[in-house]
Amino acid sequence: MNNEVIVDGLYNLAFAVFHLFFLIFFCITPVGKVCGNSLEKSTPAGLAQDVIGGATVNMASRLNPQQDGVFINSIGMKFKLIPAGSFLMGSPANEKDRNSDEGVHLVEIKNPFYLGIYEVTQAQWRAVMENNPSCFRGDDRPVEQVSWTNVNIFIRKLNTREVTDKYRLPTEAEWEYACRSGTDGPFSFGNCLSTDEANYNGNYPYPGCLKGVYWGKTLPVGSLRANAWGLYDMHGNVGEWCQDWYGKDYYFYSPSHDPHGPNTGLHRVNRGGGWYINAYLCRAANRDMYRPDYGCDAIGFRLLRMS
Ligand SMILES: [Ca+2]
Ligand SMILES: [Ca+2]
Repeated sequence: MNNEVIVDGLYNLAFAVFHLFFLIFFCITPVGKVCGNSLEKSTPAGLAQDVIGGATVNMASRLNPQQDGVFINSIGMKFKLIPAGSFLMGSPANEKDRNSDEGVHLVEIKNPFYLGIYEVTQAQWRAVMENNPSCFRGDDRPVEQVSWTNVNIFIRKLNTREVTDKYRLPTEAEWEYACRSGTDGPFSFGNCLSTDEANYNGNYPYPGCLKGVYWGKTLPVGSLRANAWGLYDMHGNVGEWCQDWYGKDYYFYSPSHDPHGPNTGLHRVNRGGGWYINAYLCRAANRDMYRPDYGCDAIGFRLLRMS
């Protein structure tokens, strides 16, 4: 064993110990300042009563899946039909605090698809996986601490349960198309992102915008405002896994319609930013990426169902 290996081992050990203490302090201790187990018991605004509580399956079987372009599945997940169309993906060179991997380019989405109106909740995760890895407990809060790999186990199980193969994660392009919902600014709400519109660290608003609230935790899905296509929490709350491998230069060579990301990579794309970060990292064009086996209390997902 040479010195490099020993140093590497010590570094990993130190990191593991730090992470363990972090989890104990923030996630396990009942007095931990960010794990409000029962702080919000009320039904979040915008989340229909029929989707939460015990009646989800009955409601799903009563509703016409195509009604109003909304589909409700066997575990009460609500999906909105997103029309086919074209959009400018990425951010213009003059967008504040942008990154160089966001080169703007025209993308066509050829087929309509259903996208989750909300981030996947802990109740929905538990209904399929029979566990709940989340730090901030609450049936209607988004599930978090889920890796890309585990999310794909969830998807496989849900497909099996409903005898279909239509569920998957959105591609990065589908995600940004739905987030923008016909808009082309930094946020689907315009040039600023208020904390009435998204759950992020309101102490760090977008340049030139007003400070807001910092909740310091996830909020029940749908607590804040929907975008123009009726989707909640596309900005903030938890960052959302996309199907694609991350490619820093991908936008320079990606196909002009229905891009699916590079064929291989080290990291999977995660979009929209989480409850603890600055507004600029919640921009519609911002691209995050993590190893597929990584998870944390600000990472969750939203599902796509092919139409
Ligand atoms: Ca989100
Ligand atoms: Ca970025």
